[in-house]
This record gives sequence, structure tokens and C-alpha cells, in this order.
Amino acid sequence: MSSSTARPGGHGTVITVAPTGAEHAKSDVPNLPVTIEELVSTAQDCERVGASMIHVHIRDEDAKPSLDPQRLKDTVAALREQTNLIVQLSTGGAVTDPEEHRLRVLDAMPDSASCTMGTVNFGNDVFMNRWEFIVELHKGMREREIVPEYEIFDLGHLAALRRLLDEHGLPAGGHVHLDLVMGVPGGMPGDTETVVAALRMIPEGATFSATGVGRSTLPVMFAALSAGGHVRVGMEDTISYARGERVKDNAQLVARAAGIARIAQRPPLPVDEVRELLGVRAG
Ligand code: KMH
Ligand code: ZN
Repeated sequence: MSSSTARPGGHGTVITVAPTGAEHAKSDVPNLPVTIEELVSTAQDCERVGASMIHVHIRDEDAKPSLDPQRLKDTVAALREQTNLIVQLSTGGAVTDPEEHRLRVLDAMPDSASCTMGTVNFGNDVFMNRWEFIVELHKGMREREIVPEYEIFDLGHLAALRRLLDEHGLPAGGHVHLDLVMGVPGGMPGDTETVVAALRMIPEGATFSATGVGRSTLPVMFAALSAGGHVRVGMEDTISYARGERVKDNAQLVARAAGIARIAQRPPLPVDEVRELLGVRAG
């Protein structure tokens, strides 16, 4: 058995779409989905072409990043009603969001939520994730039976994840799933060598996906698929489809990832199988 199929879920690929993020301005990227209607519509399109999970950042009426509690709840409800996708809310928010607002995200009761495993320089900003805050998020998710996706922006974050699991035990659902977010200026680079370096630090039995920001999208995708990993794509991470060509919409990125996964003989996994794999409650 090859190392790729030996990993959990290695016979197929979990495709997560991150359609919006907190960094791009709607004025710069007019096709960025920012309203609940736009988000649901892009989610439906992405589900049709192979996505099984959606990583959600919301925006307010002015298209600015928001962690408004009611809007988060409405967004989760709309996505649940109108798609079959696993709904993952970002607790990372924007670099300016205070910890208490980020913790409050869990009260919207998504299926899954992100949990970033350490502080990292983020372009000219700092994305702050103190140890005590990480522990609070981990415990808060377990209390609410929300399945975490541990976001790994640097290799040291994998050491922090091992410490978290050693000191505080397994997350809700009993399975560990993480996402290597690569190519952020200030974080680990998005290349094959770094994916390989990460492999030996990924906890036994865990599943991992990988995201290459900007021009590292494709190298990271190929490296992750060849190593038995899963993939996250979307306009949160890249707005460029090819050299000199803007992304048309999120479904275009998901469709490309699904095609590459099929060529790699690891076709997109159906949502029900992904729920079972990641220990997420039935929808
Ligand atoms: N927007 C970044 C500062 C997450 O969603 O959990 C953080 C981020 C990670 O996107
Ligand atoms: Zn995010």
C-alpha cells in the first residue's frame, strides 16, 4: 500500500472550499461572495463540483469582515438548509478581532470550527493566538461537540498541536484533522519540501489537508495529494487562477481540485463519508 492510500480517507479526497476570507476587499474583488445569499449560492455550486466542507468567514452589510453572533447563526442555518456541506466557521476572523469575539463564534454551533495553533506574522500584521486562548477554543469546542480543524501556519504549530493533545486530550468526535496553511508571508513556505517536513510531525491517525496561498496553490495541492493529504481551495486563499488570469468563482477552483484529485486516483469524497471520517455529526 502506498503512503497516500495508507492515510485515513486516502482512497479519496476531502475538498474544503474557503470562499471569502477576511483579507480581500469587495471593492478589489467584486466577485467575492459576501452576502448570505452569495455565500449559499457559491456553496451550492461548489458542492455540485466536489466540495464536502465550507470554511466560512462572514461580512457585514458594508462587506467588511464581521463576527456578529446573529449573522453567524443565520449563516450556519442558511448553509444547513440549502446545502449538505459540513459547515466550518472560522474562529480566526480578521487579525483585528479580539479573543472574546473569536470565542463567541462557537455559540453559533457550526459542525466544525477552525483553531489556529500559534501566533504567526501575517503580511505586515500579526495573527495572535496565545496558548491559553488555543486551549480555551479546544475545550469550548469539545463542550459543544464542534469538531475542530487545527490550522497550521508554521511547523512549530504542529509541535503545539501535539502538546495540546497530550495535555488536554482528543477533540470532539475523537479524530484529529488539521490544515496546513502554506505560503502566508510570515508563515511556512508553500512547497513540496515543507509538506514533506510536516509529515513526520502530523499526529498518528490524523487527517490533514493543505492550502497553498497565492501562487503556491498548485504546488501545495500536488504535494498534499501525493502524500495522502486532502485539499482546501477558495478565494480566501487565491484570487488568481493562472498567470494573468483572475479566478472566475469559487466553483472554478473546486472543479480544478476535483479534476486533479480524480487524476490522482483519489476522487472527491461524498459528504456523508467525510462526516464519518472526521467524526462530524450527521447533518
Ligand atoms: N484571516 C486570518 C487572520 C482561520 O480562518 O481560522 C485567519 C484565518 C484563519 O483565516
Ligand atoms: Zn480562514
